Amino acid sequence: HLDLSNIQRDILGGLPKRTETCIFFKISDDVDAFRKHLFQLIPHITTVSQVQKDQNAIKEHRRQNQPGLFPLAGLNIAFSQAGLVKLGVTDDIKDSAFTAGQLADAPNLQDVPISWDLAFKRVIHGVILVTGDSHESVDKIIQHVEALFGVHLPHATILEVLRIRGDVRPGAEKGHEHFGFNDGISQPGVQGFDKQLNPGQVAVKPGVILVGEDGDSVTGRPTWAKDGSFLVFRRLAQLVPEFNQFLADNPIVLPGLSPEQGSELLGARLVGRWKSGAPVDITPLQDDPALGNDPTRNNNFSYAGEQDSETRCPFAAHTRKTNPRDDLEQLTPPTSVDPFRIIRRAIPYGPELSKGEIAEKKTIHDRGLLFICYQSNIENGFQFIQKNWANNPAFPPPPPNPPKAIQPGFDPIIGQAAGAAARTMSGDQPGSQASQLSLPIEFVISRGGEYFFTPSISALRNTLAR
Ligand code: N7H
Repeated sequence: HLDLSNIQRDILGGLPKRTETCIFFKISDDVDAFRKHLFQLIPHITTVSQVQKDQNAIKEHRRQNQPGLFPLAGLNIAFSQAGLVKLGVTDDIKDSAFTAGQLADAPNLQDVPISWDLAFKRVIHGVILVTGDSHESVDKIIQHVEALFGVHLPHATILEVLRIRGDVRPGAEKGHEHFGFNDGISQPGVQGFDKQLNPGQVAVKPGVILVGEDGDSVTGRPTWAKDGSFLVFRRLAQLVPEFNQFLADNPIVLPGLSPEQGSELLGARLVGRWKSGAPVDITPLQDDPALGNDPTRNNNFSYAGEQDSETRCPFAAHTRKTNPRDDLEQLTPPTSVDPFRIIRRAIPYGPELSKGEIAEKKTIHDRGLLFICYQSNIENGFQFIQKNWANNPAFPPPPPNPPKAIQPGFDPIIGQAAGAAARTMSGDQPGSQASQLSLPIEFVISRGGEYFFTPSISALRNTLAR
């Protein structure tokens, strides 16, 4: 039994995100005054129990044929290790990545230090996430939050370090990230929360996402940390014209495919899904938008033991690298992917491509993904996926029977080699998992981020704001 009114909503259910503003802040030296303000903020924080209330309100809005979107908004708060220390909370929360902070972890992740925003090289104590149906809804909440913390007054108890806004893309691109792919399809269900699962969706124990719940493998954590979750934030810039140009220059050549279709096919093999969301594993040679948009079918697949496996999803495809599903069950001993699952809550940032960028085939304006994910253990979650899987050319190990001498190579979307070596992946050509593709540049560039902890409401009330 999970106490949904004690858990911040972005973790389970998700905040309503047409638009999201992330305010990264430092706590002023008047920590007692900050604690008082934080205490006053608590009733405004959105919890998971709001999910059901919003769903009912939306139904009612539709039933009454009201025009426009039902106005929705949300507010969550999370703290870095430096933030906890500033608040005088020095218990060991037992996650070494969190404790060291993301800047210290950057070499493990193979980030390029000069690509990091200066703001993420400074001390950040926490982040406030404000989301909603429109900029107006979000700005109203931000004004309220600013007033509460005395921002713009001499006694302000938070000092803003950086503010970034993300927006769902317009029109038909809604739900698609900037490379054009439908995103946010495959999420783990959480036992005790998700009552209905889509076919192919696996429910993990709540402790994979929530600290202190059944399935959290770390023992001896402070009791106040229960029902919190680690929030990984990454600002990931995407070189969209350069990515498009790479696809245009390397179309897959097959009888009956136009060059454009050959480029679409290559893109699908890099990601593991077509732009519509249709999985390459189910439809390897052509997109199927009806399948891509059908939640009862678009996640219903697994990789191992498939027929004509040479043509189906490349081992290095982004979705297979970051969630190899049953691939690990072929290993000796068989391994479950469950402890390594994360809940993703990303939103795109930056403008649509300008005419100049399309003409010049070059990025001029910064755009990408505000990547946010939740897990009870960063070393098993984000850090493991980025370091041991996406950046590791030997992962996933190809099936042992019959043995194949295939090195999957890098995740072509997010795999990093500190910008140094040219990356390769295998399996770009349908029909040959051994085919090799060189990736001339990294199309996704980390501009930095931080590791945070999103505490429960009771932890805020009884420990952090005390
Ligand atoms: Fe990824 N993309 O557009 O190419 N991602 N991702 N991701 N990602 C997924 O199933 C993308 C990033 C995962 O269960 C889809 O929701 C981009 C990081 C995981 O089958 C697409 C960026 C990490 C999954 C993208 C980016 C992950 C996943 C398919 C950066 C973790 C689920 C849609 C700019 C370290 C896999 C979907 C599964 C899916 C894209 C970042 C992880 C289209 C552009 C940093 C676990």
